[in-house]
Amino acid sequence: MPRTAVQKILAEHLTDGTLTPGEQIGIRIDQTLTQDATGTTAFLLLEAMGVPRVRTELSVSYVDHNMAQFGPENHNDHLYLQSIASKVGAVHSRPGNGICHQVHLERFAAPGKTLLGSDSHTPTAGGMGMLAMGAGGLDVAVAMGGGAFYLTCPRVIGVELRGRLPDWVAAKDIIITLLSILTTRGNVGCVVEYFGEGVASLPVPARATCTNMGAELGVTTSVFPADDVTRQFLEAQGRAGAFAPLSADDGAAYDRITKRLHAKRDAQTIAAIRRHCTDVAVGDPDADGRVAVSFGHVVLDLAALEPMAAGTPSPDNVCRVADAAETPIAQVAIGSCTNSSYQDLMLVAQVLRGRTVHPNVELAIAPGSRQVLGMLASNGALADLVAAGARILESGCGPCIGLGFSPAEGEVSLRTFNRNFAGRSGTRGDKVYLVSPETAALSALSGRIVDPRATAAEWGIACPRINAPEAFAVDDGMIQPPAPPEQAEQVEVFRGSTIVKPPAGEPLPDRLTGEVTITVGDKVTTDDIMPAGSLLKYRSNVPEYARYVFNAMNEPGEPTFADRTLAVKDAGRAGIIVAGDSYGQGSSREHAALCPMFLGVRVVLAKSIERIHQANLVNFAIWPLVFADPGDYDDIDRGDELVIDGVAEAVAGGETIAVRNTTKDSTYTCRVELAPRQRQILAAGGLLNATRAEGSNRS
Ligand code: MIC
Ligand code: SF4
Repeated sequence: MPRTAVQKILAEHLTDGTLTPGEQIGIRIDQTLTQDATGTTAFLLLEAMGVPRVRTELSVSYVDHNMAQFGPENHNDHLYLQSIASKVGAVHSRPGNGICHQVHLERFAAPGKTLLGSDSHTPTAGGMGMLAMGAGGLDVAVAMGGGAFYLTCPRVIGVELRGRLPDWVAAKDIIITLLSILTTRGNVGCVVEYFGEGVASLPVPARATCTNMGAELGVTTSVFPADDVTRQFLEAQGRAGAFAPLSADDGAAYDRITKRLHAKRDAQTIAAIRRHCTDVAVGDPDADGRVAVSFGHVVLDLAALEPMAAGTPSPDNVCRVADAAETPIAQVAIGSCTNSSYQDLMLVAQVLRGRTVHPNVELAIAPGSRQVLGMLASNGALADLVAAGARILESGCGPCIGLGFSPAEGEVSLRTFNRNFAGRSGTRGDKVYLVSPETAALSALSGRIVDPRATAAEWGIACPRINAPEAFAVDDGMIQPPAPPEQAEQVEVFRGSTIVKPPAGEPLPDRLTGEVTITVGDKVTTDDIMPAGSLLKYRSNVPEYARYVFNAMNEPGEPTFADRTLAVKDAGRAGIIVAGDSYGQGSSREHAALCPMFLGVRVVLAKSIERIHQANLVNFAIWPLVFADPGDYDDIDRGDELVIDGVAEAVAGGETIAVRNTTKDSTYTCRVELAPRQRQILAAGGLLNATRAEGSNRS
């Protein structure tokens, strides 16, 4: 049977189950990555599991998120991470060395391998032909300890690329176009695989832009083939030995994909599917006006693509840049793990060379890595950027995670990032557009959103051709190898007082009586649940960070979500969150489960829950339940008492469970959508307890 590239990597790493889409499988993880904002917890959990040395081929601990260092918390975390990595056998990438995904692509990613990272944009390395997935820190800790990673065997969405991108149209426009077709909803349990003759025209960093922002589709990961372009990139990084070819076999079949969409509300999406997909079939509307839309695979004619933008509040809120043109802007930020490669920033430098940013615009540029920054510095491009008035930020996440450079009230900010959730920039009511570096650079000069094709022609700027460098300036001086095993015991781990041991989970009671302490709508993100920005510094202190769960939804002068939920816990009852569709979109931060668990949340009842967050809930012993009839959501209010009987049996093997609302005197049937291993984890009171129990059974 001809196989897709994804099937090949899965088959080679399979430890449990069979490769049947929808079934639970376990796979061996070759490499892991952690970053400081999730990594501190991940390493604390690794310690709690009693794992003395990592058992992967490679584990890298990066510091790139928490760099502001207001107070001792961040530096405490950095020193803890540096010392624990050395002790347990992980490589440490020091602050200043760059954003984890960019550095990993440059220095460690390898075709055909598996990578698990405690960051949702880990799929960036899919641009190198890797099966790279995001997960919670606890799952990554288990993988560091040599444990398999369990996932749903994915359906593979084929995306065929044809032709070449025109001038001023970029990889970012490919992925934003794909978001307009597949949206951020309904792609859980799928992987995107790119194929077709158009692939060869895209350099590795452009491929990585597509796979990076594939995270916004909600897919498990995205994968490109590994071809001569990949080989050349690895050679230029001095890593020719890491190359292995990867592609789908001729005649490999991609899965037929079915999405349930609303015939009217989703009319634009349905039109995009009709325009860009093969073998489209649209079913008859049901009573709610929903239709089943199915298709064979997506076809993108690169030559026909245009500059695109995605406006607050969602990466799938897509329009043509031409349609948003003329909107005045006050800020432009270029960087993040999506668009901060050498080629991206060289293009920006050439557009800005000899010109000055518009007087109404502040421009910030954060190079993705020390390698990128170093190369720009030595070839003079950095001087061009500085001369143009750009504010050069350090190589890290910075504004992408709301750490500085927040826009003024009411002003429009253009960013080359991947997320534009409301308030993520640090300003309430923000208006952020996600765009390509091309659109960002020309708009920064113009003071308004411009279609780079039209403006470049008006200004007589030729589209810069930035060839892939023959040799990158490789310098791994800020990447520290771990202590050799025989010296590991002597390594003293730095433990600051702001680093607090994460709490452990507990099994659910068989009769669960709880109170709904919040009801939230559709597409609630983990940024909504557990805000980052200036609160990031509390990541390694769960009791402190938990005070801010659902912070933006708290009313001034009223008890906070944390207060209400703790009061319910103190009364011996469970806290319950009721949510709409796609609950827990966005980041992998397990604090969005860990902190609610600390407050006493035991159940999340939603119309649907996103993959990484669903796994994090189970890992921290919170029961994710899904309404069998989404209409029941409307019946529940904050303060309602819910009672669930027969929890143990339902967790062990039940497909549905009755949830009684004693306040409203109604009963809802809810689906128990748990993979077999998740049932064991929940029954044990979370992954940490389950892993410890497995360890003691083995010994
Ligand atoms: C993000 O982009 O939201 C983050 C910050 O990188 C998160 C990780 C985190 O919350 O620490 C992610 O994408 O997983
Ligand atoms: Fe960092 Fe932003 Fe990338 Fe997350 S999306 S890893 S915050 S640069």
